[in-house]
Amino acid sequence: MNAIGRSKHRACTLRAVLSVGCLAAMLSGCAAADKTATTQAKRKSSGGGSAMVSMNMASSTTPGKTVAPLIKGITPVPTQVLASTKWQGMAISAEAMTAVPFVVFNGTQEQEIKPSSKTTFHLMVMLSDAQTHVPIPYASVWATIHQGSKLVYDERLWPMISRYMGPHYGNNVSLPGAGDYKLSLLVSPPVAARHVEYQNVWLKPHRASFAFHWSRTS
Ligand SMILES: [Cu+2]
Repeated sequence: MNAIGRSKHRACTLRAVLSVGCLAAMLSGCAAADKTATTQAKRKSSGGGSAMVSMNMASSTTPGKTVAPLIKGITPVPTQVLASTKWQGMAISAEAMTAVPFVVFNGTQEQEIKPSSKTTFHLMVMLSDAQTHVPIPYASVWATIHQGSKLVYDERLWPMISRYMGPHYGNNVSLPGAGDYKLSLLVSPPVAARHVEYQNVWLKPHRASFAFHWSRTS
């Protein structure tokens, strides 16, 4: 994604104030949050920003002018907010963008993970300070997606870095097709030393659930 696209998108994300307090952190499902999730209709305001996006450094030349690699069989997905909520001053935003190849570095080696033609989108969960918008790393996020009662995705998201988004949590996701889905995020506390402004917050895992609609053409 280019810098302009991202900043446009950011601005929209910030406007999409759909805060869903989910105080009953450990209650699975969190019915209150279910009913107030964003849908694609909501995020159409995100300006239809960059349709092709990239987390591939090799393809980035000048900041603000990123050329995304064309990957055979991969459908471009405009970056869009699927859902967002807040938790004790932390903004939690689930976003979808074009499926991308990425590398996982384990301290010794890099392993490339490539999307296939079945990959629907790259799911990114952004955790950030709701006031300063500074990303919050060192947490962990597990995502599950249901279509009706059927579990269609159940994985831990990778802690991930990228030039324009900074620390986030992401993975490529394959959905069976267009339709209505329920996304549930289990956000575990950032395990890190904290400056005192972050004392006494985010000490227990927090679950937030959202409904979202997915269609290929969006
Ligand atoms: Cu990512």
